[in-house]
Amino acid sequence: MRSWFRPRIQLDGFWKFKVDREGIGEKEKWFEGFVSSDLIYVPSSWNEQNPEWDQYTGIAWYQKDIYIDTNLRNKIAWIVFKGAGYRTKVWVNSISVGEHEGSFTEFKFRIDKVSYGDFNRIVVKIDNTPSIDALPPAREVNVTAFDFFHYGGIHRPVYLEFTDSCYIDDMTVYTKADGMLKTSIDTVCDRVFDLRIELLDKEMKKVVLEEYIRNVKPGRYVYEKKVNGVKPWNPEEPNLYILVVEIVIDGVLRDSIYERIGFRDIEIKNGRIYLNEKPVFLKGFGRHEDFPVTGKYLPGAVLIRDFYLMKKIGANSFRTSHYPYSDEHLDLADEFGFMVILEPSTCYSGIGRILSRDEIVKLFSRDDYIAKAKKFVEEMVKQHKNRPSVIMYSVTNEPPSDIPEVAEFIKKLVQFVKELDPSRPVTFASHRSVADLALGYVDVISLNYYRGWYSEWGDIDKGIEVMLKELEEIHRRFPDKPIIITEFGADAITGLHSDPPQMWSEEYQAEMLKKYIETLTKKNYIVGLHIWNFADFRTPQNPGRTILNRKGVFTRDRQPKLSALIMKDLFNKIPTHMQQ
Ligand code: BDP
Repeated sequence: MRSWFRPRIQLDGFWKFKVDREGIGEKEKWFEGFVSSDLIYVPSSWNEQNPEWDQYTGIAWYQKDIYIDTNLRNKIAWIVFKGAGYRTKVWVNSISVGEHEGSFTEFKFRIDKVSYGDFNRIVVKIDNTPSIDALPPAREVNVTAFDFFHYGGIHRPVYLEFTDSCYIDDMTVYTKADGMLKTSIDTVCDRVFDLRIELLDKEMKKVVLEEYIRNVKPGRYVYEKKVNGVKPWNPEEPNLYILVVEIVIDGVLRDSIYERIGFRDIEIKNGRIYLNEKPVFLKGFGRHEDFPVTGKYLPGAVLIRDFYLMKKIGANSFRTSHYPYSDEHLDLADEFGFMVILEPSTCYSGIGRILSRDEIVKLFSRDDYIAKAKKFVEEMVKQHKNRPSVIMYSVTNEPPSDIPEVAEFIKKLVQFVKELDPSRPVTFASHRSVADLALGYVDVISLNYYRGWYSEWGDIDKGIEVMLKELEEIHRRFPDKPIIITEFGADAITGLHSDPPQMWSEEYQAEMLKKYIETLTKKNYIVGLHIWNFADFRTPQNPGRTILNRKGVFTRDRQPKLSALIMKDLFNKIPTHMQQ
């Protein structure tokens, strides 16, 4: 939900900062205000802002004093974090206003004690101590169940928002390509009110629909309408509309929110993904939010470059590997017509390195652990459910799904997300191939393959041969389910060349991607190919990584490798629409 109407005070900028290595801050009441000469910039991870904080995981404190004018006195004040973590605890004027777990979803707290016409002290404690219970799990900064750097901090924007005592709390929008619009609007108010609903074209020039509903009771209100003449959202023409919902009492506007929506259908049938009744082929990438200095924050200019590069190379899709991306990131997907597989931070790559099989069974069977995973999924869905670009959910990446208890965990997550949102298909990214026990639970099978890289070293052809055998077997078992290869790729150090192509050279990466794509596009049951990865990204330190994971087709500063040139030809040749 967004609003032009609600007053907002942006809190981005420089904050006072203090690392709390001993974890004494709460005992010493740093939440009342702490002494420090360190500064930090928000939004951005703390790590690369000072080499001394680079490898630091643990507790750190942020502080900012902010003036709030008296003209906001009659409103409710909220503090909104678009993403911070891993654990965030917030105080305003020394009073605790709330806590949140998880780095990649939005959360907000109501502030009851505001000093109007005065400065208000905001203190934030962030704790990203690695933990097995965290999503994703880790033991230490370099011992993790995920192959991306364990950044910490307030890495997305923060602001104060002010609402009337009557306000819209949430809105869920379902659409169909034929103009069907169904929206449920959750409101908080102590009396009945009027609702104004308006649908505008993206430029806000044309009013497509206007409705005034009198005497609405607070709580949930469901509005349904067939809108004539709307243009559907699709990758070629990502038509967006603006749905505005307003609360009016005695002729006075009390709240106004909006969403950017698109009209589209998504359905899995005949072994295909149908978008607006036409089968589509997903070509694109697994990505990361990762950039020099800013860490887990991708500045707008970088995002814009990324989308133009993805367009240029012929991509039409990506997965939010391995956590929900920022609103700005997904706004561009809506706008540029990218089909997105949305994934939460339930990532388990290499969990076998940090937990024994028995420990895995215990962890995935724990009720509180399943409840936590569901909460993460729920926050992700709540934040992004109204986006036309999100065509599918992936509930996890590379879980040890050859273990029955883990397969059961996946089954529960799939059921849960379908209850939350029955309108979208569900998948998860598996690397267990024929040994996976959970493939039957999903609508679309997603497989990660690194044959010719992590196995069959230096022998791409052999790797592909083994992969194809496994793929045929999976297709035989699930002939109706479409298959996406959600990851495949090879590391290449930019500037390292080799004839013949040898591992780590630009030539080897280019050859591997080319051979995979040429082979896999011939298979009728394959409906998507996502290269791992769009750009090089930072990882924990280990002997298999040279500071970065080098599987990017672009470097970390977004310059092309040889493979980007090859991919441009290959991807552009694959049409977005498949044969039926
Ligand atoms: C897969 C993971 C991904 C890694 C990739 C790799 O899903 O996060 O970065 O392999 O090893 O296992 O490059």
